[in-house]
Amino acid sequence: MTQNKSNKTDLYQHHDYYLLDELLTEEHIMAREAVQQWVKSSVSPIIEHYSNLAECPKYLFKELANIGAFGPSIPVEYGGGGMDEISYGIIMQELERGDSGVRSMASVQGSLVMYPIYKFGSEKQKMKYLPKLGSGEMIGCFGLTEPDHGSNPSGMITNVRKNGDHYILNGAKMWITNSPIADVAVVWAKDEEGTVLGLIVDADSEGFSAPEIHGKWSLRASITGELVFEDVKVPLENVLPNVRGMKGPLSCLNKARYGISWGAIGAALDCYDTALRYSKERIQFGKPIAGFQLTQKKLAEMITEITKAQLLSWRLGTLANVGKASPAQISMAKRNNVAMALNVAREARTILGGMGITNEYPVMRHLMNLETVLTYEGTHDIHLLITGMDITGENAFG
Ligand code: TGC
Ligand code: FAD
Repeated sequence: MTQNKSNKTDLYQHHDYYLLDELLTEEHIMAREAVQQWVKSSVSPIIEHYSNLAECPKYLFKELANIGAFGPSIPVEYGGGGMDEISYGIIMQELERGDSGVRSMASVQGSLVMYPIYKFGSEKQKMKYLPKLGSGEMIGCFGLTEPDHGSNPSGMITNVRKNGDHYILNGAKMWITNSPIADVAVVWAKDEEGTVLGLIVDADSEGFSAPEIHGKWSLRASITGELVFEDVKVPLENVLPNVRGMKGPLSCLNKARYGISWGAIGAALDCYDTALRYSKERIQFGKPIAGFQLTQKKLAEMITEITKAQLLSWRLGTLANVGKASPAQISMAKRNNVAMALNVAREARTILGGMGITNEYPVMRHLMNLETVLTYEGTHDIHLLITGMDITGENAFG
């Protein structure tokens, strides 16, 4: 499809109310500026068009690879960017400033497909898949959720049974980002003993299909589908050898949820930036609406909440850099920052009045996207229960 570019200039300016740049290195700031520039030139001009059509700008995969968005903190020799966790977070922030769906393309490829192969794969698997995934030559997806097992993936019924030199895979996964366009899927399934295994499944395998899910009002520029396995033969050598059990998929989620905590800040910053500029230009009752106390309350609360979220993710990044970010700390940041971004988007929408519901401005698109971000990678409520369990020692899930 032809790229339909808008003539509107993206006027976004970064907001750093607490001088957090002083806590960043030159590498972090360079990463932010490079990705911000790319988003301005390659995402902002096309994203409303693709969101309107509910179509994925698939050609961006190669460009995302070129800017180092896939696995920024995975070592270079394994197809990643060799950067630290803060650079990874900042890259996710800038991508989601453009669109949550574009950040999703990078999160899935880097944190949910490359990361498990890097972390749990054999050297042969790493060499076969990681360079192609890192360069965008191959697209990957991550299959954990099932039609009847979303928040409770341990209940999964997708299964494998051994048959000579291969496994036979049966079952179905639901809500899988990128599945209809993926070349390869990292799939989590139970073996005959009920142990969860990770498998690398090639999309051209017989019995593999990935129908698209239509009708989403959210994350419209990201493609989502099912994964259906009907007696799919998976060679034994495609099983990830270095992990067994639910800690496999759940540790990939740690990586992705951490990135989302930063990504949500990006969406919030874009909404705040848009509302601030609009409020200075929009005249009602003879003066800019920025001059009304009620507008100022909204803007002041937005930048306060954004700043708190920036501090949370920055601190989490410093912990992640030394391997000390706990899953529960990651849950707290994902939950807080996504809810914060959703509230900021809602308030920004009101500041824009009627214009707020149109695609003249990015706010309504962010608002709709964030409804997905609140749900995927563990819902808002599930993350609260993870914090609850961590602080009380009591499991309130089941
Ligand atoms: P539980 O019995 O607590 O634990 C089972 C085993 O896993 C270990 N574990 C973890 N390991 C690493 N990281 C974590 N975050 C971990 N959480 C638990 C645990 O230590 C235990 O290990 P072991 O050795 O003792 O066996 O597990 P549970 O089944 O009771 O689950 C708990 C719960 C509810 C927190 C978990 O199931 C959960 O997080 N549910 C939410 C599901 C979810 O987040 N799904 C996301 C699907 S992927 C997605 O949405 C991608 S969207 C991407 C995009 O487009 O950007
Ligand atoms: P449910 O688990 O049915 O939850 C419904 C409601 O019940 C929620 O409010 C939930 O918080 C609440 N609830 C559930 N259990 C409890 C409890 N114990 N206590 C209190 N409340 C509870 N998955 C993948 O594997 N790979 C992907 O790439 C992927 N991409 C996605 C892309 C999109 C656009 C979307 C929407 C989802 C994606 N997901 C993906 C799935 C996502 O992770 C799940 O939607 C999510 O984990 C929630 O599962 P569910 O939708 O089945 O909701």
